[in-house]
Order: sequence, then structure tokens, then C-alpha cells
Amino acid sequence: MHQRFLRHGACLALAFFALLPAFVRAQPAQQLDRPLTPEQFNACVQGLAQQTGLSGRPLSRTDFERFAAGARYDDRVRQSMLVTVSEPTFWWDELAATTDDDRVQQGRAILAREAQTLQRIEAQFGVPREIVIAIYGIETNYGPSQGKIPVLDAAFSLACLRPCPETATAQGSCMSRERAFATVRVLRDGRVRAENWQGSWAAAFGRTQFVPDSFEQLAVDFDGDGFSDIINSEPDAWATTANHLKTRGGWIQGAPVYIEVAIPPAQQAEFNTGGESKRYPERAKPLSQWAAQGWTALGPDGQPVPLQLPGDPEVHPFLPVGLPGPAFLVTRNFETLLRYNRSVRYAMEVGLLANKLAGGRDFVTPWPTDDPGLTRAQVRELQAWLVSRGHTQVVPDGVVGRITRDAIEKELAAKGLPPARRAGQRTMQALMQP
Ligand SMILES: [Ca+2]
Repeated sequence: MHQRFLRHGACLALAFFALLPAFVRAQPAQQLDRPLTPEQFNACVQGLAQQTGLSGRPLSRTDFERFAAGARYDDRVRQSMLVTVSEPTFWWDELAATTDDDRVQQGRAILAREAQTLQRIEAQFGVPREIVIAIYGIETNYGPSQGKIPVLDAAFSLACLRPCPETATAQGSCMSRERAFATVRVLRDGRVRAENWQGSWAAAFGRTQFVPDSFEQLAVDFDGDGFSDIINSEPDAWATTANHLKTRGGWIQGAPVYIEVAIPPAQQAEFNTGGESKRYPERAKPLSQWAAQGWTALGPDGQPVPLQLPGDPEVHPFLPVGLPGPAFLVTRNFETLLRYNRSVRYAMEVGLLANKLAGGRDFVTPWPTDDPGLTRAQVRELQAWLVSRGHTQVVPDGVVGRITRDAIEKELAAKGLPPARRAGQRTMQALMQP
């Protein structure tokens, strides 16, 4: 499974909420309330050394110990896990930043510049180039934000912060342990250069952020130099991503990720989620059957458009924030994106950005907020203003993290405005008014 990391230039906050592996989410935050001591970490690594027989692929204890000797505990892993479970975030903030005009323009430039390579990848794997480039843009901001934590340290810290249950006795059965083992195997096999191998807190690395276990299984050498290098080679990273979507998810050619729909008024009560994000995979049925029930797609100006697609694929409803708010029928390609990264918000971001890269537009139905989200350029402007107000710890990087949220909260209080830890278009204006 692929996981997202935290140091993306553009979508730090998004990663916090959306992309947690289930084993992070399932644990109460208080278990992470202090760093591991060196003694705890060493004991954990020794424990792992005794379990190499549980590695999903062959790994000797000798090889494990040779590389484990270089692993250090990195407390940024724990801190990222903590943030992940604590701070609520909003769809309209994250999609506004993730699919802003800058990212669309940059993605289109790559699509134009690399048309031939992307055409070959599309032909071989059957995944649209816009989807691959959207993932590239969201994961690492088209390359530069690949993460700054040594992958070996991240994998071992994760394994020790989230030890496996004693019942996980099958080979490869526990994700955090298997990630540490896979990291060692990748080093042992010389599949990455050991020096300066860096990635996310979850040990995802490269231009499209693969964890070592997925990399081992799915890496592609597409530029033909005999080495799958998802860190330095765009063709290798893109083909590896397309291979994941094809092999793990079974990408359906020609089907969109989502269709924005109007739900017939008489059926709306059924989809009142009370503001929660909810999807209904158990109600999947052919598109034509939803059409027969009166569901329609929404055209660019909100007008009803008949629901129909070649092949009449099975789809199911997805309501990111309930009603009122945008409503969708999603295809199996949406679920394929969830295998890449199990966050529904991630899947929608990729779908929307890909759609915009292909010349499409934003959702027609407005989000239920009077304070829509900011682009990254606007976030940087707000952050620069916060710095000028004395919040010198704020870094104007376009990423809304804890420090920026703290500063927003304080400035809102100072101006007597309603308390919040975010700012949209309206709040930004109110704050920055002289
Ligand atoms: Ca290569």
C-alpha cells in the first residue's frame, strides 16, 4: 500500500487527516505522548531481529542486523502521527489548495513537455496521463517535495511506535513490521542508493511516494537504464504509479473517477449524513439504474445531464460532507485510487486535479461554507502577514500546519472575531483589513 507523507509543499494539512493508515487511526493519541527512549528503541530493534522469519520475503537475521545498525529513532515520525489524529481539516480548504491554479498550470506544462513518454505509459498501463500527473502533483508537488526523513529511520521508528500484536505471526502479516523489513530488503538488494535515501514519516519515498514494500513489488524501469529509480527518473516514477493502479486496482479504461450528480428530492433524506463524509459501496449498481431512479449528472452550469457512460459501469454514491454539498457517483476507479492511498479525500483530489488538467472544471455544487478555501498563493500571503504581526515562527510556505493555525487563532482573538483555527477567503479578508 502506498502512503502519503507530510512534507509536501502543498498539502501538508491534507496529509494529516486524510491519509492515515488504519493502524495509526485505530490507536488513541495518548499512547504517543512521549518519545521512545534509546533503550526502548534498541530493545524494539532487537525484538525485530528475532522476527525476521516473519518477513514477507526472505530476510536473514544477519542481513537485518547489518542494516538495522544504521537505523536511528526519529521523533518526527511520532509527532506526525500525533498531528494526524488531532487536527480537524476541511474539504474546501484542502481541495482549494491541492487543485489550485498554480498546480494545474504546472501539471499542464509537464503534460505538454512529456507528451510522448506519457503517451507510452498510457498505452502500456491503460491509466490516463492526467491521473498519473495529478498523483505526481499531489504527492510531491511534481518532484521537489519527496520528504526529508531517512527512510530507514522512518520505517524503524514507525515499527517501534506501532508494535505488532503478538497474534500477527504470519509472514508479512503486520504492516509496520513488514515496512521495516522491506526497507532492509530494498537496501540489501541495492535497489536504492543507501546514502541520502529520504522520504516521508511513513517511509514513502520517490517522486510519487512509494513505501518500500510496494516499491519492491511494483517498481518499473521505464527509461530503460536497467534500474527502477523512482527518486530521480520521472518516467520510472510515473510508470510505477500507473503499474500500481493497473495491477493492484484494476483501472477501468475510459471510466471517470467520479460523476457529480443531482439526487432526486424525494431521495435526498436517505442521503442526509448529518454533515459526515459517507460513501455507499454496498449500493453499487449500474449507472443506468441510478438514471432510471431519476438521478442526473450536473452539467457545467448546474443543468441536469443524462447519466450514461460506455459500458454502463457500476457506481455508488459518495457524499463528502452530506447534503447540502456536492454529491457524487463514484466508479471502481475511485476505489482503485483508495488502494493507492486509502483516503477518500485523496481520491477526490486526484480525480478533481486530473479533471482540471484535462481542461475540466471544479465541482458545480458549492461547499456548505460561506468561507471557501485559499489557494497556496493566498496561504503564503496570509502567512507573510502573520509573520509581520509578530508570529515569527510561521514559515510562508503555503502549507497550513499547526504553527500557522496557532497564529490564526491568536489573531482572530485579538480582533474579536469568532474563534477558529483556519482561514478561508472571508476570514483572510477580515483578518488582514487594516
Ligand atoms: Ca530507470
